[in-house]
Amino acid sequence: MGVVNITPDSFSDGGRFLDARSALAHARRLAEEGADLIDIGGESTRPGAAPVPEEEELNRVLPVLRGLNDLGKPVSVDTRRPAVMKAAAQAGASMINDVEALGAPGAIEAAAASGCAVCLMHKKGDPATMQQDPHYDDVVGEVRDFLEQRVAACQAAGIARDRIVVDPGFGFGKTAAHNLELLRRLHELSSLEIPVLAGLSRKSTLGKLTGRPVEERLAASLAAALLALQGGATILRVHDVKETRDVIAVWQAFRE
Ligand code: HH2
Repeated sequence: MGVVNITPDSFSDGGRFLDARSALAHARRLAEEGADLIDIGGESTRPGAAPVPEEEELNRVLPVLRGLNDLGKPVSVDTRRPAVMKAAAQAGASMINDVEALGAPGAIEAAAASGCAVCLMHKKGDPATMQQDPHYDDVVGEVRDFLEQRVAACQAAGIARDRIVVDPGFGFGKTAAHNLELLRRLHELSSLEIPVLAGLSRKSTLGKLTGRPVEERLAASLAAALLALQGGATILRVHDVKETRDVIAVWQAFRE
């Protein structure tokens, strides 16, 4: 899954693809580099990010989505808002990627009606405050239980199990130690019997481990991608598609 953030303030590519033309060009480049799925987002969810008005989010996302209708690859939309989910589905989105796991009022219903696949992500707290001393007794157990409940809620709302992907939400209300614990025990999520998506690309935990700024975290991101593959992730949400493809090629050859 190649990431295109149509925002001024995303932590790693904020401002680079804010106009539709550059976002489209970047999405096409990622597809050419081997992304099977493009994830576009119009609102940053980085720690401390300010919420974006709904109208603004729609104005950022919809032109890019429509512009990708001929891409020949599925496009997911990273949003928490039911109105954006609905409009995105009408504009050709294949997946709704929600960092709130369809927790907003009306989100489950909007996703169910859309016919799209859904990615349910775990997050503890709101972006504004989630990194202020998050606490878990058992981070893996808590994440797993939460995802299991959200899968059940989705199924009860009519979203078929084979349309659901789960994500432990690296960096969302988690310290570096929590993220490492989740990565080390990622395979425990396989008991949910739902595909696992992992998003570690360029994240601040990698900065903490290496001492490197966001633009110098490619090697750390690739190491994390390999660890996520080893932990059973089958979708990697990444900014650097070409390089991650090489990691996957080595991983696949090794396994076969
Ligand atoms: N991470 C980010 C945003 N959306 N969605 C899923 N499913 N999993 C993730 O780990 C995830 C996500 C944060 O990364 P990014 O989009 O690069 O930054 P920002 O939120 O600042 O736009």
